Amino acid sequence: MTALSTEHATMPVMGRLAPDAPREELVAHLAEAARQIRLQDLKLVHYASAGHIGGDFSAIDILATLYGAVLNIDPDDPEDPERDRFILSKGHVAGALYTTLAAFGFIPVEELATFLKPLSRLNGHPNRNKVPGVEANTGPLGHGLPIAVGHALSAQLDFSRRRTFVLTGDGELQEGSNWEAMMAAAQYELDNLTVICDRNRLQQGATTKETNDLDPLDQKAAAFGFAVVEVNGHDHAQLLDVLSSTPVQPGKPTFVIAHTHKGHPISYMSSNVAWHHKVPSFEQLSSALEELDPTLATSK
Ligand SMILES: Cc1ncc(C[n+]2csc(CCOP(=O)(O)OP(=O)(O)O)c2C)c(N)n1
Ligand SMILES: [Mg+2]
Repeated sequence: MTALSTEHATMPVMGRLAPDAPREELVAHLAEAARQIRLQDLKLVHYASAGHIGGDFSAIDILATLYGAVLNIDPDDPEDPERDRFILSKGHVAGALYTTLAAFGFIPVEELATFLKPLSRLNGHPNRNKVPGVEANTGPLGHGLPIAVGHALSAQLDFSRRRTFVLTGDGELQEGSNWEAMMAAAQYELDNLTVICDRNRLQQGATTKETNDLDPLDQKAAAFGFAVVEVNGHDHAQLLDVLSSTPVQPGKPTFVIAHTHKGHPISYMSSNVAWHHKVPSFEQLSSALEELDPTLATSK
């Protein structure tokens, strides 16, 4: 293994393609961005000796698609009042969010090496007062979706076209606050709101099924007044098509069930409950980096 392959904070800034770029180019760009974010995020968690790599990896394709193509945002003007809002409700995957923000120019890539260090602004849960591009302080599960409903209602009252997207965990949906907020979203006909559920079927230490079964999630979300769509949450083309064409039904908020695997696509992590917040050893880091970048294997 070369020293370079495991060196921290070496991700290139990916940037965004022009919105009118051919769809195939856009999808390929998102796939490469997600791959780079995963390579970097592995090192983030390894060197910090903490983090939530399993949930990071189930969410990264969704984050890359939102920041790389869907959200109307500008890293040079992160406080533009008319920007779209993205709220990471499953705030424990802050590492994936910071890495995505760095990939798209909101924070310096080198700063990722400070993750969880004393005085760093890259804390274990995201803080909107510290980090450009972070829209809400999350971490305690069940808060992001209610905050997102407030943002969407405020846009509606302003007659603004800005949209709000929120990413929840599936275990997180066991929190009752989400369902209260969803009832309000339907009541106010917030079709500027898109809830994305990272449906990896695992929570901390157990499956959602054996803890507090969510199924039939599609029917529950529909009964709460949402237009429901299901996608493969690792397929950038599907994510791009759905997330860039909301609302799917005028007058209704959208609920996207994104079917994912925790730890995807690393062979020893994927859908393995042990990898909620386990830290990869140096050997595990090296083998995961190789899986994501086969050229590293030949440079040994
Ligand atoms: C209110 C609250 N209870 C418990 C926790 C501890 N916790 C952090 S992540 C997690 C599991 C979340 O599972 P899920 O929402 O499915 O996330 P993912 O599988 O995407 O990591 C728990 C219980 C928390 N952050 N907040
Ligand atoms: Mg989960």
